[in-house]
Amino acid sequence: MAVPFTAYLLSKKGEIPHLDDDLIILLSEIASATKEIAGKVRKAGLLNILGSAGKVNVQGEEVQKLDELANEILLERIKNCGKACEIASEELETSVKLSDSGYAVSFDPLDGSSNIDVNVSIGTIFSVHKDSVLKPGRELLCAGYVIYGPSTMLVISLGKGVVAFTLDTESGNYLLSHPEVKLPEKGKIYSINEANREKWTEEGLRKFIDYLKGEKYTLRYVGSMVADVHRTLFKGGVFIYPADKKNTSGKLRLLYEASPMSFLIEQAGGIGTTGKERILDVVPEKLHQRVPVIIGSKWEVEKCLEFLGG
Ligand code: P6P
Repeated sequence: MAVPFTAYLLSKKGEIPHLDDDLIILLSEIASATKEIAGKVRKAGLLNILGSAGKVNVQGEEVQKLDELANEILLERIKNCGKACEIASEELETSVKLSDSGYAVSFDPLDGSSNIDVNVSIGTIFSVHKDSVLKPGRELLCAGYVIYGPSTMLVISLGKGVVAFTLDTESGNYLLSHPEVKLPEKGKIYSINEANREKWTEEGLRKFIDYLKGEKYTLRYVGSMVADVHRTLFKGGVFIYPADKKNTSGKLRLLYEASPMSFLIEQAGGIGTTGKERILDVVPEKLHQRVPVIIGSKWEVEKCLEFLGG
């Protein structure tokens, strides 16, 4: 039988120095929380938890009922396991300080909310630093996401490559399904919201996209970062959410979107950049700060940087 998530973590204790019992307990709790979220997501229409919660979050975005529910489930589980010293969430204006030292967890409880009501893949993104959430991605102890798609998959890196687990609905376990996830050196897919083309700050980006079209690349854009990055991780290519005249620092948040996803992509052999520097080197000053995101296969990201004059 394929290895369950917690058994896998226990088997890696010797190999990954920072993987101690406390971190294993914390990650197992996060995994359990996502199973609970998966259950709600799959029954959303029946439980009357679709639609807006009638609130606007710190991002100025309309909060979906499922966003709120996912946030509460993660907060509860992480607080109760007693291993976290700080928790930051897309849905909370400030972080929750629980103690002076320990594991600092950042998460986007349900990324891609605009897709919830139309039954398109959404996800949970999480990452763990030591002691404080306001650290660069370079210092992450681990980062991962769960994609609630045709199957529910947990993709994670503890700093030694990327592995993926698939939720077995019969046993209720995440079982190891991809012992090593490596990003193809080069892909044939680009992923960007071209509706914003004329608003992009960089003219070089328009030229890069036109170049890819000339190279017969295909466009795939879900509008849910977890789905777009998951496809990029497994098929290669490039996902871009650039700065534009409206979002001058881009739309995606550094702490719980860009940084964890860049950590995973780089651990799988790709690159994550803002167009000016590696995303993992950006030192967060504010909890919800945004950065432009260009992540994916080395070949496409480096080609994009050439067009940007980077
Ligand atoms: P747009 C979802 O709301 C999200 O934060 C990311 O998951 C996604 O990549 C992006 O916004 C989509 O934004 O402007 O293309 O709809």
